[in-house]
Amino acid sequence: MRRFDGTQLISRIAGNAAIVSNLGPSSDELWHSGLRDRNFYTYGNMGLCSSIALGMAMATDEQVISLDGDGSMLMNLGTIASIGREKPKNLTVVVWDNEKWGQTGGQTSHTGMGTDLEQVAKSCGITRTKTVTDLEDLEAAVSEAMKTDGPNFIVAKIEESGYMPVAPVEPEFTLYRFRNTFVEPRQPGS
Ligand SMILES: Cc1ncc(C[n+]2csc(CCOP(=O)(O)OP(=O)(O)O)c2C)c(N)n1
Ligand SMILES: [Mg+2]
Repeated sequence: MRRFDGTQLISRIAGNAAIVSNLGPSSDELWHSGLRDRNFYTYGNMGLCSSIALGMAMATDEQVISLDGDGSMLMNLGTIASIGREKPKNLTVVVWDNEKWGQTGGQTSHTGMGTDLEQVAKSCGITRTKTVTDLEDLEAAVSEAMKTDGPNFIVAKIEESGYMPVAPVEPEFTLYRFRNTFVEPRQPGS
C-alpha cells in the first residue's frame, strides 16, 4: 500500500477528527490529500507527532488521529508508554511504517530489523492494536477506531508514494486555522 493512498483514505473517513501529521512526506501527502481545517501539519519536530496528538486528545472530547512515522516513533518510544498510561478514548495512532527513515535517504530503521511497534504498544497497555498491509484492512481498522473507544494503535506497512512536492505549509497559519475550529465563533460586536 502506498502512503498517499492510505492518507487520502483516512482524510476521507476521518469526519471531523483532528489529524496531526509527522514531519516530511506524511505532512506533504496529507496536504496534497485535500485541505481540511483540522489538519495539523508538523515539520522539523521529529518524534513529537503522537505526543502532540496525545495532548490534543486529552484537551478535547473530539477524535484525534496521529499519522506518525516509524523512524520518528522509534526516536520517542516514550510517547507510546504515555499513551498507554493515559489511555485517551479519542486517540488513534497510525504509524506509517516503511521500515526506514525515508526522508533522509531511506536508511533501514529498527522496524526493518525486527522491532514490532504493535507489540511495543501492547506491552504499554494499549489493547486496541493492529498491523495492516493493505488499504482494505486500513479502512476497516480506522473506521472501527472512529466508532470505538481507544486508544487505538495501527501499524500500517507502506511503500513510498513516489514524487510528492513539498507542501507550502506555514506553521503560524496552520495553528491559527486549526485553533479556530475548536472555538465558538465570536458574535458580531462582542
Ligand atoms: C531531532 C531530529 N533528528 C533528525 C531529523 C532529520 N530527519 C527528518 S525526517 C527524518 C526521518 C523520519 O523518518 P520516519 O518518521 O520514518 O518518516 P519517513 O521519512 O520514513 O516518512 C529524519 C532523520 C530531524 N528532523 N529532527
Ligand atoms: Mg519511515
